[in-house]
Amino acid sequence: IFDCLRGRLLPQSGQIIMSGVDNHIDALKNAQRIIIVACGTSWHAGLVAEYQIEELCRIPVEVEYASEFRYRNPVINEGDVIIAISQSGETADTLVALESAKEKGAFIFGVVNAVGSSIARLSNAGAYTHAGPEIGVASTKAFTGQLAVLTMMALKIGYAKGTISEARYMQLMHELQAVPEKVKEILADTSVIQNIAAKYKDAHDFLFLGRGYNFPVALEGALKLKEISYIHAEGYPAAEMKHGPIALVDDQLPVVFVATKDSYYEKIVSNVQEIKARKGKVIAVATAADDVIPGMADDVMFVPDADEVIAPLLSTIPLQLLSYYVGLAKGLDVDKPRNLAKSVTV
Ligand code: F1P
Repeated sequence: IFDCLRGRLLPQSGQIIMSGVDNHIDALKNAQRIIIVACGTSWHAGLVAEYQIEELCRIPVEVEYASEFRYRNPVINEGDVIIAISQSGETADTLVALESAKEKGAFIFGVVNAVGSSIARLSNAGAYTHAGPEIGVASTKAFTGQLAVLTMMALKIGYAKGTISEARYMQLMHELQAVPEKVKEILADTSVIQNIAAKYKDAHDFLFLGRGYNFPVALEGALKLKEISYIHAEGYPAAEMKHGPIALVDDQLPVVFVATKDSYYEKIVSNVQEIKARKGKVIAVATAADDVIPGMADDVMFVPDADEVIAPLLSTIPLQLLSYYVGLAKGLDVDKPRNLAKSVTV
């Protein structure tokens, strides 16, 4: 858990207390369906959780933009659990969406950073992310904190439900515990990312691509670049590229691949080839020991090896740093991006 903005590159120890999950494990593991409601960066954390919960707990998950959910008339059945994710705990869209879902009888589980905030108070149960206050407006360390809590939730629910073995549960918990050290490794030398930022800072558009667990990471990378650096960026599942965005690719377009070693790896290698064949500039987030992707990419940002369930906690960080350094290189105030509010309360 860390705060990459304004040069504060030190990992922070955030204590996460999961008693909210333990105390309500029956409601969570017996959920017929989980609906995740959030906005912005928090919505991207929800997408990672969708992959994790469906894989590890075999519970169907829907991830909803609160700003849409609040205005329609969603079907909420008994046995549905709503997970609300919010850094500020005050986002109006999320709050209003939850109020009406609660009236319809939904059980609300909050994954919130701000202690005692409106969303935390409205929730029936919850787990705080305890990432500390976000000093910048754009959510960075809160995202990492959300991923940590949501990963632990998926593991605990899956274990209680019997949909993952004890061995797999222990392996992933150990991997999760190793994350802070691996984050320190990434942060120990960010000069490569800084150089990449300097090289591409004048690009007008960026494409971010990923598959599986790294697809939401690609979305988040694009959002961070938009928020902090004011560069138009689109995130896509890499496999969707051929259904449209590939028309954008030329020798001016930087394409960021979140391409860590996972079960989608071979497929992402062919996606990189497709971009290279069209002369796009490939910037890859790759696993440290990988020797294929780095040979194909124009620029590489390495992250330590991790299980694919845990990988988003690491692969996000170079993308946050890339946005940060592009913003700095352009002389922007990375803490206070124009037009953005710390919490969107209207
Ligand atoms: C949601 C959010 C943030 C974004 C910006 C505007 O906030 O979209 O993800 O970075 O600050 O609000 P929250 O509900 O997670 O506080």
